[in-house]
Amino acid sequence: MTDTLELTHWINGEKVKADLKGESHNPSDTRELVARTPDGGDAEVDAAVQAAKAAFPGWSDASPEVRSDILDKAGTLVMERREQLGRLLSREEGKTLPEGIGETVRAGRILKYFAGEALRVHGQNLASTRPGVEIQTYRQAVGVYGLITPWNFPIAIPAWKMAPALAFGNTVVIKPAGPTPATAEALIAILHEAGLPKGVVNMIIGRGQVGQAIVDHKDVDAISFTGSQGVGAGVAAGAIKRQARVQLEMGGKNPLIIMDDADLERAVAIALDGSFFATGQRCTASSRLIVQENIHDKFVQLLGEKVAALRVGDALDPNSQMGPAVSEAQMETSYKYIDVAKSEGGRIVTGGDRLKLDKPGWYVQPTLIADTDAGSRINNEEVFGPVASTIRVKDYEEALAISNGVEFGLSAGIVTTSLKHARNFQRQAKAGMTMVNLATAGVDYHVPFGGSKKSSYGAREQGFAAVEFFTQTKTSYSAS
Ligand code: UN1
Repeated sequence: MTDTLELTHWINGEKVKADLKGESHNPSDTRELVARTPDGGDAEVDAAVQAAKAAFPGWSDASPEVRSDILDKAGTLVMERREQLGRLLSREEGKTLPEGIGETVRAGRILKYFAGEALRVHGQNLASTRPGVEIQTYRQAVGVYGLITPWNFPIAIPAWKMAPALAFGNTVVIKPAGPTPATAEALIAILHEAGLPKGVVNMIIGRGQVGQAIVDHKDVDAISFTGSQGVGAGVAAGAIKRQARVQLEMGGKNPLIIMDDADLERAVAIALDGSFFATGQRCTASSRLIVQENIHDKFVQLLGEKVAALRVGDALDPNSQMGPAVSEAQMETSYKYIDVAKSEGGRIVTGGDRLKLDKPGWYVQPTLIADTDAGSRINNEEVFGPVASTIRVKDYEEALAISNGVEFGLSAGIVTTSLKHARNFQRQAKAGMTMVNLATAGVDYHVPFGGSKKSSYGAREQGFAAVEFFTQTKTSYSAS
């Protein structure tokens, strides 16, 4: 057992105590209370927004070197403390310790990447159509950013939204996800330790009302949200009503096509990673395995064996290959969809039963379901758990049509040795990201991230694309 943390909001550079009304439990052993949490509301959000607004002129006018140095130092601190932060993350979220440490390093790298980007903001000189007139474009900070982040990447996603906001001179009010506030708070504390001026980043812990208050606040100039499609649609509507900028990253129902010509072992390893690691709780997870008929039976059998052999257990146990679901609700969603798939005629290859270990936790048996129809619910609705279904297809054309035939379009993969099919898939897949001979999940941090259709809305996140959402362009004309 480890000590229970008592969390606070962060407003104007201060830790602001409030009644501890909420609890965050360890999903690997629910007897362990990781943190007691405050439950913010409109008043706390308003105080945070006012602090962010007051900090904006000084922060946006500061030399980019000031912003760069703070992000770089924060990145160093995050990486130096990878073991401790990764352990907290795994206790709170349930991903295995190597996954928790890996995510922590990724957050550190993101902070350092944007430390560099702070110095690379550039504009253009353009010829005017009018003689004697010159035109320049500049990129400028926007103002206060409201950031609403999910529990499945409790340090990397706060970092990937905060780092570009800060690099380009904006200030922030962040609401971390309900199940994982302690990890987010640790990152906010590190940013302040690295020298962040007061009010530049503010954090309010709480439930949906905090998110709603951020979306509705007239002084929040822009909102970046990652979470479920249902909530995201409401965030967009609220933001658009008052003309705030908005960017959404939501669900996926990501296909992985396995062609007859694929290397079997490799295809199985890619599917295992994409569908089951991080307990399948990634919006980029491969949940639909679309398999060509000649490799189908061998693929399903071998993947079934590998899935059955996965060691599910306490996230901190070095033997565990997969941790629990984050919460009871998430666990129940997986079991609900397993039942849905069975009622639709799916065949359970492995898993499907309730998993009871020697401690109380939200464990889900990794489950592979074969012989499912492309049009069924299991192949159209996001599960967000360690559940994958297979669909048998005749040829590439059928695979591509099924791959594109859902409402989501985040990441799409193909395992093949055919250059023709790989190249065609890269162009024809209706998704923001395509993967050839790679899992649909597990992306680099320095390149654009985002999807099409119901998966995303607004400008891309991450890498060199982030400057689009986190700055605005000014066009200046001058005549001498
Ligand atoms: C990854 O697959 O490496 O919430 C990142 C999510 C995504 C991030 C996935 N926004 O799962």
